[in-house]
Amino acid sequence: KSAYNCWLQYSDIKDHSRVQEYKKVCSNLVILDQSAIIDSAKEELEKGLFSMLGETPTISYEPQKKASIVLATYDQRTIKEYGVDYEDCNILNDDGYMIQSFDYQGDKAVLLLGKTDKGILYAAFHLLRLIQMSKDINNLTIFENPKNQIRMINHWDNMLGDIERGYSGNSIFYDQNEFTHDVDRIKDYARYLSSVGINSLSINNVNVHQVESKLITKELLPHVAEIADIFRSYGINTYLSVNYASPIEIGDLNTADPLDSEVQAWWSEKVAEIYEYIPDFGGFIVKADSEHRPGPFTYGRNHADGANLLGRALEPFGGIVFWRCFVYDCLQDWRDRKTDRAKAAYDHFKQLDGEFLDNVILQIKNGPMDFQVREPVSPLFGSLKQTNQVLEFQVAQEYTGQQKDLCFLVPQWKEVLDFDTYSEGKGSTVKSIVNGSKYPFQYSGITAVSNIGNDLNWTGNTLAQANFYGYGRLIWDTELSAEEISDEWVRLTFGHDEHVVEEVNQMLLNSWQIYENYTSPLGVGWMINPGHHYGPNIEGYEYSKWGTYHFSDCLGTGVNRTVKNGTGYSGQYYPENAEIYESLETCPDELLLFFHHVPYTHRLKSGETVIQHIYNTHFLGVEQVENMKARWEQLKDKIDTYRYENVLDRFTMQLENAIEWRDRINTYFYRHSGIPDEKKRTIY
Ligand code: BDP
Repeated sequence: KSAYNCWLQYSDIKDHSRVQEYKKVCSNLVILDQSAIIDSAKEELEKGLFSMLGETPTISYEPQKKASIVLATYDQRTIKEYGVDYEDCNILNDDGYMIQSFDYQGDKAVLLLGKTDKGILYAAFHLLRLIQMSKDINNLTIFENPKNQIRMINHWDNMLGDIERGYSGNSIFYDQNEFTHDVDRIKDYARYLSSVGINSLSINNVNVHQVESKLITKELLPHVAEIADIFRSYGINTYLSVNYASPIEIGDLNTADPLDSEVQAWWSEKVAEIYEYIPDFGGFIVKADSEHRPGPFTYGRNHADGANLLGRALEPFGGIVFWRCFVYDCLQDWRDRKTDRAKAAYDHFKQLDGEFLDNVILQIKNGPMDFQVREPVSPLFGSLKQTNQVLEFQVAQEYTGQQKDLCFLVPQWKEVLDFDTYSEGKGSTVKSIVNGSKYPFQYSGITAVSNIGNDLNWTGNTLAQANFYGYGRLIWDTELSAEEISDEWVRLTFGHDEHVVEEVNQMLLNSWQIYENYTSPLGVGWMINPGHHYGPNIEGYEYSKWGTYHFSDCLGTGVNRTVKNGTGYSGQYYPENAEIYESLETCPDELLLFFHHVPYTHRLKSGETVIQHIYNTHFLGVEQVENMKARWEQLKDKIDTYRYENVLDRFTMQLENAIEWRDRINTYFYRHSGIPDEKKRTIY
């Protein structure tokens, strides 16, 4: 059960005096508004308080003259009853909330005040989190507004039940081309999502196959509606990925040309039909003209034509389109070194800035390639100034250990969010762009590929729950530090034993660096097994068509992406960054091989040569994994058997993987360079 319950354990509070203190406030719930979302808040509080304090609160729907937790939206009645300051609450946005302790005739009470009912639910989860963390709740004055408007998760679930890039079992939504109707599990998932503030969800793979194309037909829409109902009571809007060629695939047209009036009419009718089943349907996610998916290119049209077609159909209903910018030539000729996949998204979309309708949002992966352990930030951020956009992360660890290896991604995401694009001079960070404060986008925010499945613990590796939790917390408040997020997660998940807290925190916080140490070096990426993307295969993608090369030979390694004599990619950045990347002297070590082809004897800023750096980090990476595993073993008596064994198994697999990476990488570069390890360690 504890594996299943993730960070909503609601374990009983050990500190007796705290329990007494909490009980004084938490014995009564006063609920001053009604909605399905507020019911969810009530249910969660009842469940959480009972479980942590051993007492079910009484419920009343009128103000009570006693200590209580008061749930209210910000309206005239609450203002009058509780003397809330109008000015104070004016700063709340639609998903924002206030938590305020106040005295009630000698007793303490807590007001959970939302601008809307969603705020109340978020506030309830916040209060429960404080209690689970044993914090004082008698002197609270908290104002919370999410930093990002759209806080989304994308599922890559197929109706067959498998999940593209899923590492945690099968889909919770589908099985054997049917819906699972696993209402309890889906509801628990909704609880986890909303407890970290997620408000949007797409429930099928961006690669929409024939079966999933039918999700927008009368036959399947009632089932989608059932799922949407569950998420709705947790403040989450449901979206579907659609096949761009739907008018052909499920309609009876022979074209999907966005400028064809029949195609336009088809989509308008289709959308109207969807809204009959799901009145607050969110809209569509579209992967078009990418990796063999159909798109407007077939008809000689561009991405704005394609996206606007769907935007126009959704507009009357308030729906939106997420149009993905992951567009590149996956059939390129590796011998043509001028074709650089890294340049593709910018080349396709920059020129269309300003041409998209108001309800179209471009969805941009964090880096120019594909969720590698290390990539520069996509140069589209800051370049698109008149186009709604969301940033896309991957919580699923496709290239970062597949939830066998530990890789806590919050530190990586923070680097991306804090990156300064210089689009308006200093201070034009990615986070200020995607949160809509830099440019006046109508829609903006962050989305990510889900890492959950129907495994008992949801994420395969129990420690990978931290990525799910951390993603939600970080995009709610991008100012939180990785340390704060990790510490919250560890305490909520494993309790407050200081040894456990300290050890698990350290494991999480170092894990990204450790993974990078034993895998592909210095930002070059890939070197991974083609297809499934786990484990090393240094030349696995070197001579194929995917645009993922490192160009290693006996003289050197790395991709020359300079403007001077390379692919020109570095020129896609604003000058401040372009200059840094362009020059060997200033290019940061960790991205050196992404931007430059260098001899193995090239010296890094650290003073090491590239080849020695490769040897050193790979030996170090394996030692670090051994060390993590040994430290985990020390925690045996402090963690329940299921979770202890689950993580131990994963560390065992990670160690094997790390050793294989180390040996293959070191051997490969030793044989190619002929340069021995200065420290004379064994390299075959
Ligand atoms: C890559 C995955 C592939 C996805 C693609 C995408 O390998 O399975 O379909 O991204 O984002 O990372 O569309």
